[in-house]
Amino acid sequence: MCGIFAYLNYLTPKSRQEVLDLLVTGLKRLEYRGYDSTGVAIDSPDNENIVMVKRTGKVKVLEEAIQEHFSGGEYSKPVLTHVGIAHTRWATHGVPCERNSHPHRSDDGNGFVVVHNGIITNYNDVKTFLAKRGYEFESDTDTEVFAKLVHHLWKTHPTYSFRELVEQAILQVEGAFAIAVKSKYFPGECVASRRSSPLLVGIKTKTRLATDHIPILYGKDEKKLSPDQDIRPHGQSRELPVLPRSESTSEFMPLEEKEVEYFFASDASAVIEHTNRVIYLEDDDVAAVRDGTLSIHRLKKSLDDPHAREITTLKMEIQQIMKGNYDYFMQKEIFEQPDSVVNTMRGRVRFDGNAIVLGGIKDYIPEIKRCRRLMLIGCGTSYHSAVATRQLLEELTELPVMVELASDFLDRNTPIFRDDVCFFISQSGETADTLMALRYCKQRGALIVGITNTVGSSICRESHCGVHINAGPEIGVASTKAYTSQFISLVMFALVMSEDRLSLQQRRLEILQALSNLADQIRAVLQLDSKVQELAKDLYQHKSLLIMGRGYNFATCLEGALKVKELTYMHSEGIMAGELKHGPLALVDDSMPVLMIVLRDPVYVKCMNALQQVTSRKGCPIIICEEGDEETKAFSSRHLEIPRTVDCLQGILTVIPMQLLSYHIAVLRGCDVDCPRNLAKSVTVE
Ligand code: UD2
Ligand code: GLU
Ligand code: MG
Repeated sequence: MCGIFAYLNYLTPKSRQEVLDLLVTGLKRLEYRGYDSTGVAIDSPDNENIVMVKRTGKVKVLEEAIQEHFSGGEYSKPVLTHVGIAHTRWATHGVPCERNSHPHRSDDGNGFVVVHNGIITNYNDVKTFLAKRGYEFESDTDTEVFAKLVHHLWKTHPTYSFRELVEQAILQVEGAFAIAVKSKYFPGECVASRRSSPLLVGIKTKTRLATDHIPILYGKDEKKLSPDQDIRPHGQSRELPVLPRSESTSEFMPLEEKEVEYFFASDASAVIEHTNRVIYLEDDDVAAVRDGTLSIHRLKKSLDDPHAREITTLKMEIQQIMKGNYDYFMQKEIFEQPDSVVNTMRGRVRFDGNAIVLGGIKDYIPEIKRCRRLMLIGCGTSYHSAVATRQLLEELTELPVMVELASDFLDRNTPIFRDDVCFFISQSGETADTLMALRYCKQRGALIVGITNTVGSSICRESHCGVHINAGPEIGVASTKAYTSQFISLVMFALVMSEDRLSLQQRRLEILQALSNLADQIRAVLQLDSKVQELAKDLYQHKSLLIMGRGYNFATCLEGALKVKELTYMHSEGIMAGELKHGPLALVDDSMPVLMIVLRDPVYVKCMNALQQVTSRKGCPIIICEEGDEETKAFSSRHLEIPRTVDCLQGILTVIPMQLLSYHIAVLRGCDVDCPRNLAKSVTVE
């Protein structure tokens, strides 16, 4: 999920010191993506080995270590051809520490070293397979299995090229990744690939390239190995296929001149200062450089594949590149949600077998089932994720569920008992109020469960168990993708708790089914963007916005109003529609902007009731309703239609228009979307 940077200089003399400088600068350009530790690997001065430097913390710390240990002497002598790889890590598997930092190696001799972004979900199976063959593991990461797997393949298939080895390894792993691999057995070569995580190749030559296209190569037919080499999990008997050698004729070669430099990076911001010629790799592309020649292979041929990857010329400013095609990080993160929700479920939900495993709390489930109540504690957006899932938790766990704001919970000296289970929800895992509430409950003997996005954070360390939401780093101060991932984590927990309740099986299946469609439905909701932008134009000069809903969508009202407040500095209120006539209705007239969520769920009739109360006061609400719901749409000329899903997941689809709306209003009002005034990303003070 974080940053990869690799640099290969072919017939372009550079000292190791210069290479290290380049690597460190590359990492600095990726810093904005968020990370917790760093590392680099280069050839040792005698060319016999690979040296690695890793540090926890900032790139600056790594830079200082490099300056101290790897400058002058041999390190200042030029090398004609060299490969260096570097990494910023956002831990998902194993706490942030030097041992878990990348690059990871295949063996004591550093035969193969790997940097990886993402999650290898079947890493336990691969680990078992390799452990049986004598491999010992030195980190807690998923990544390490990849280095060792390549090594194992190298031992068993001595005639394979470097690219073929990496291809074979990729065929064995599941999950999401971008990787770059370096080997002492294949000096001057680098192989990189991606699936679901971004990766690009930058090309720098002295003269213009002979072609703008890198042809794509395919393996011909798949031979098979004996079944005992099948290391795929869960008895899916897929055998280890062997790809044939490539026809090297169609590989890319800068014709006029042989000297060339290549950069592999997670995004263009890291390469733009060196070259503006890049190829964005697609999923399952394997890019390999050998003898200064870049080739791109496809693992599988599909009909709609183009015949070549085009070299694109980057024109954007660095600031622009970091955000991709987006203007702000928040916008980028909103649009990342189809992927981040899948990452939250990755390796946990098996849609084929309808099974859910939350590895982080699995062992505590019997204890949790015996508790007397669940308490969900958080602040701001994290608190809203608890409000959003409370009803489902009550339904599927059949336990009393209390939802608390951390600060208020402490103010009240809330009684806590040994048989309470307390959830602490925080994106950063450092939120001071939440952390203090955690310590309060821990002291009183409750079981402490963390729901965090940050491995190694204080809440993660101080909790007994928990779930990492794996949404990836969130840079915009206003939380978006962390909210939907917290939401899904709590839904997964509810599903785990109801696994053996016969009477709830139908309900569980319905929810699992809906979870499997969620990413596509989020994509569909994101298509509303331009429509939401038009609505924002109607709203941005107003003083206030009331957001009304109830049931499963009340949390969206609170979260929507919070987004509007923090981003646009406009007043906004999330109103429980059932409370209208107890006060808020007095605010409604023909000029007050109102947004109402009215979906076809058990509270539909009550919501329609509220809608009528508003329209009969001449209010002209914007309605969020279900696709094709003509009856509801008839109540207003302005509506946003969202796809139908199961009631308890509606909140994920309804919050996205609210995120987009607050974003567009903020832009129209000229506010700093990524850094709202007076606010900080992680509130580490009380
Ligand atoms: C875990 C491991 C992963 C791999 C996988 C195997 C990590 C970060 N994840 O992913 O390496 O072994 O299992 O299936 O190592 N935790 C807390 N508080 C929190 C969040 C998590 O104590 O707020 C603990 C949790 O109890 C577990 C560990 O941290 O012991 C990892 O949690 P996870 O959610 O990443 O667990 P899982 O199984 O998805
Ligand atoms: N899953 C890997 C780890 O925890 C890579 C994380 C990343 O993308 O930085 O080490
Ligand atoms: Mg813990």
